[in-house]
Amino acid sequence: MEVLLLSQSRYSEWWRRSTVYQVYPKSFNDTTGSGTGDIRGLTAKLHYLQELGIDIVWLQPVYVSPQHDNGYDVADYENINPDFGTMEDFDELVGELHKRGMKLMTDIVVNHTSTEHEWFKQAVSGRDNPYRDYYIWRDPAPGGGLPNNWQSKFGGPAWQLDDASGQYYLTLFDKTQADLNWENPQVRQAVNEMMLFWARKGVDGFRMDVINLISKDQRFPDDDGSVPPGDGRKFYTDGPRVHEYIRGMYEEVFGRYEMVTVGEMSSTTLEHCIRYSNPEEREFSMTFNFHHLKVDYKGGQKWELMPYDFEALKRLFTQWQTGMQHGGGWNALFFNNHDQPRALSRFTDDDLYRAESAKLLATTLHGMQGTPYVYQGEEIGMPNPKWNNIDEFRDIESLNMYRILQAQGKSPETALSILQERSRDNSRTPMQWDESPNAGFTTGTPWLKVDERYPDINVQKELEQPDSILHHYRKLIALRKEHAVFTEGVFSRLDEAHPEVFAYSRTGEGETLIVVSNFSSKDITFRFRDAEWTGLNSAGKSKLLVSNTAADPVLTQELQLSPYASYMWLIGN
Ligand code: TEU
Repeated sequence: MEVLLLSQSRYSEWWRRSTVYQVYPKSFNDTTGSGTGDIRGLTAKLHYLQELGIDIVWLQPVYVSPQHDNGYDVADYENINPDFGTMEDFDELVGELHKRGMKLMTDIVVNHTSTEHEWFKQAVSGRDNPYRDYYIWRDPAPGGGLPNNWQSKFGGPAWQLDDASGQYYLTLFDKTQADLNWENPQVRQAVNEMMLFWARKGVDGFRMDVINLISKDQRFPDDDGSVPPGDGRKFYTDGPRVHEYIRGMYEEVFGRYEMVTVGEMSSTTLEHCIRYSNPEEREFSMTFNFHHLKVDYKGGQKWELMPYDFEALKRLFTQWQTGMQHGGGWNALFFNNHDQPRALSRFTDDDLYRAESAKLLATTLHGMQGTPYVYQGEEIGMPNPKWNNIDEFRDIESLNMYRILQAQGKSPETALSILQERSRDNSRTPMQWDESPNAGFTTGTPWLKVDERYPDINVQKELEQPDSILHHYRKLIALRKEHAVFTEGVFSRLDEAHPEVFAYSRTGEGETLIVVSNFSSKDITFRFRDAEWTGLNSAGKSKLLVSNTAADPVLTQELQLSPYASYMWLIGN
């Protein structure tokens, strides 16, 4: 009895049944003709998100910013960048969302600020300035030069010299993004006050940018490649005081306002994510991890191409599904975001089988345990655009890497072909609303090119077709609210290393979900193992919930799967 009560309360929070929609405001909808999307553009499309069944909108940074990293370089946390509109526009957005019973999650970027932030301007003005200690300063190494060998995530050293003082400041991302010194209690307090400002405005939750990087090992040791183990983990990843800092934010802000929070965890571990997202730890509601999105990184290197490792993809999902459930953690489920090339182009066929592929990815992901995130354009099957030359790119990381790859001896053509696969701009092209010029995104000149396939791939078309990708998403989002098994069911892998199929079950109380997806362009046969089939068979009658083919098959031990076929059945009484 006690166990039952526990397991019920464990899943009682509303956001475990919710679906989040991620909005990249710069590329969503432009109402002024500036070529850049704005807050009012989002407000104007809320009916669209409501009809899709979205519960929470995650709005990416709209704060005052020089936009070197598209808003992840914040110069003023409590004001809106004029390109995106005004504070009145923001308040209106909150009001309109709440009227519709929807929630707003905003982006909090506090590992670093822009070097144009007032705190930083004060900090560089002199060693005695009270804001000096808001940032991380180090003297040059004993023989001169960089304090250690840490590298920026966007390429090049992670330290910038301040000529006036002769000291270096730390920048784990762009050189205009200076890392905050979380050891300083005043920084922690200033961040909490800023978050309280937004909470009081009615914001319902936060997405916390690279939040597991905020606690640096104060010895600032060189990366020697050995400690800590694993790809990309460094002396600032899941650092010594990170849980203490997050708990502090929970106590002062998240807990007080019952907020829904998601932490973006760079190169993290399962153990840490359990701690970050188990309610008993009082930290976050859920976490993003990226292990499944590195299965095509050769030697763990983002800029080294290789075909993706399907078995690794399945293994990682299985580990995180099983591990988070055991540990009482909660996954944010996602295949796409603004930092990733489109999963449709990356893992499936975005051309011949585009619709099947988009639906397959959706079904495969939405059947899992966690809170699903839909990134703008994913729901209409937007693929990576075709890039013709370097001038079309805008992303600071892509432009840096184009130079660095050539400095490493790659030809301009090879560098471009790598960006084609890996650039963050792949997912940042404007949202495709209809077949009017610029896909209905703007009447001006878009800040980043619109994919030329927009006359075929747009929201209007998807709304008109009953069997569209968009309608497939609607169905999945609605099902999650109807059946407790989506939230509670225990995950088991069913495909036993099948080279083309990802199959799993979710076993709940009186209901079992089965998902079978053919990740290949071949016609194949898939057979459940006898023992598993007997178990499934005895669980009750099966009903097809979701299909991406015209076939609508019944669940049998042996299944014929056409290219990119994907099915979801519900077994119950
Ligand atoms: O991204 C964190 C992060 O580490 C990435 O996904 C990053 O884009 C990738 O490692 C580069 O290879 C977050 C934001 O989502 C991203 O847009 C920002 O640029 C970054 O933090 C800095 O704030």
